[in-house]
Amino acid sequence: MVTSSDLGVISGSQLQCFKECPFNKGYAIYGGHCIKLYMYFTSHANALGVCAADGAHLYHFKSLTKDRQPVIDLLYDNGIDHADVTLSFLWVGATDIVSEGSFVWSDGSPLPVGSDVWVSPLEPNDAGTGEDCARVILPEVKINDGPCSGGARFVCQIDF
Ligand SMILES: [Ca+2]
Ligand SMILES: [Ca+2]
Repeated sequence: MVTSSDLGVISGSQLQCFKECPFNKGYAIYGGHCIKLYMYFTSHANALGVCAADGAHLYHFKSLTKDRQPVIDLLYDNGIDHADVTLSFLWVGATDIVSEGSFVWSDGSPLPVGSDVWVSPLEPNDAGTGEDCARVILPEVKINDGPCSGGARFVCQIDF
């Protein structure tokens, strides 16, 4: 049990450890991630703003083994069986807006071409007039690049 006297000796960055997942805002913990699915479809920029207002960022889908199942479970709990959905998208937090072809997550870490989170072997392909925003595609529940102005649902994540 943590008492107030324990908290008294903790300061600075250590306080991050006590940041909580705001269940009262609809966030919940899946696979150790504090995340929320927003069900409406909007642009990548609008999704970024909504997450930021929550003190969150768009989801970091960095690992197929650690970060894919939480999305599947989150969708399921919101009434969506990913396997029954064709060509629907969820914005996640990586773009190649700064340097075409070099996707980076919003924390600055790279999302390399060839990572197994991408739909293989087709993505990212910067199709049409350009695709600079990463999104989860259903039913695959993997990443592809899409036009940032397009509509997608989105997943926000709070680091805690
Ligand atoms: Ca691109
Ligand atoms: Ca693409």
